[in-house]
Amino acid sequence: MSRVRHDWSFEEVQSLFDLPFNELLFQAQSIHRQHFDPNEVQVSTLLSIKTGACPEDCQYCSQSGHYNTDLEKEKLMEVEKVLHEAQKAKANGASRFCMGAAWKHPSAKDFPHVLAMVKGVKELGLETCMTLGALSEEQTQALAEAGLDYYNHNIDTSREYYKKIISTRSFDDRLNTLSHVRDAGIKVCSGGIVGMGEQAEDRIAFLRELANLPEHPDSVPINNLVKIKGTPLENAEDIEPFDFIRMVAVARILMPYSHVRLSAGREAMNEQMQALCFFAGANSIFYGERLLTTSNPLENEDMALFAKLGIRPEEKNLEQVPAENLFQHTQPYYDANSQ
Ligand code: SAM
Ligand code: DTB
Ligand code: SF4
Repeated sequence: MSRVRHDWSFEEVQSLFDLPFNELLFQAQSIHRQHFDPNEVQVSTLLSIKTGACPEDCQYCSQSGHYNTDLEKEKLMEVEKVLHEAQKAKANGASRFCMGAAWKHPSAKDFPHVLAMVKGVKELGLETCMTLGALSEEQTQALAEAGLDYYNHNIDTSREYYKKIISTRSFDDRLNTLSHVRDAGIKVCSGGIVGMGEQAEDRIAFLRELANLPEHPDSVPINNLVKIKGTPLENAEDIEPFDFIRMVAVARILMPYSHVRLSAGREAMNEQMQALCFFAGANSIFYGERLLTTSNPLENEDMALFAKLGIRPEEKNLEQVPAENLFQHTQPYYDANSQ
């Protein structure tokens, strides 16, 4: 089993990115098999419970009130409607229901409704995830008591590049909320976005920052920028597809026990690219025809892809992976360097 490390140097992470592609993918897949069934992918469904008019100025986002993106704004959704959507997601095969709100932080007026949503969705037998912006310690505690399983709060990119993308909050604000979430015993979901014009160094620093957190996030979403008309990033240059796959592989090697999620941007990827991401260690997706405000591959397309690849939706976290799934005849990088 891989030793969990929190002391990765920039150069070590860079040297993983610099490996020949096949070598990198082989190492990532070998580590992946030690901790997960390689033929299972966790499936989450997203719902925007409060859409648009966000006071933050994240340059990638359709929901920021700072840009004109033609998005229809909506108030907080009624609890009953959220539960109805969660029921549909469950019937379609999702195991986790992620609710997102376009807030800087939740208000005192809205917060009781949010707690009711967590309790209701849990009672349906789904795992719950929320992403509501910054949280105080008290709010985090209340969410934990309501039974929230996961909190999504992305660091998005490197500390350096963050300042160029968002001016209304700091990287340290993000880390603070993440520490409240960890301290309250809620599982952390944290990742970011590529394809925002960042340099290779920013991608290295971003993954290094996640891997060197006091605990690795349970889920690490890697989003490929969905370019939104009207935002400053609407014409950002695409990331080279092989570099995206390298991101997934390096995330898998650095955080061997985390679910690495192939998140936004799958519509722009063909089946072969997604298959390579799964081989590189991605083992979670957003499933359902909508992300928050943009579209996602249709459910039947994803099920067809799973069938072609022999992938099953994950039903539970596997403690023990059958021995026949392990490569036993090689000595990959992590053995030599981290044990
Ligand atoms: N407002 C909350 C926050 O920012 O934490 C929660 C919702 S926000 C939409 C959740 C995450 O979605 C962002 O942190 C970002 O990483 C990702 N995201 C937003 N817009 C995106 C886009 N156009 N393409 C890819 N990922 C995006
Ligand atoms: C995450 O990392 N990606 C999801 C989820 N966390 C909340 C959001 C993706 C949003 C994509 C753009 C949109 O649909 O608005
Ligand atoms: Fe608001 Fe979140 Fe969008 Fe930033 S990413 S503008 S905080 S909804």
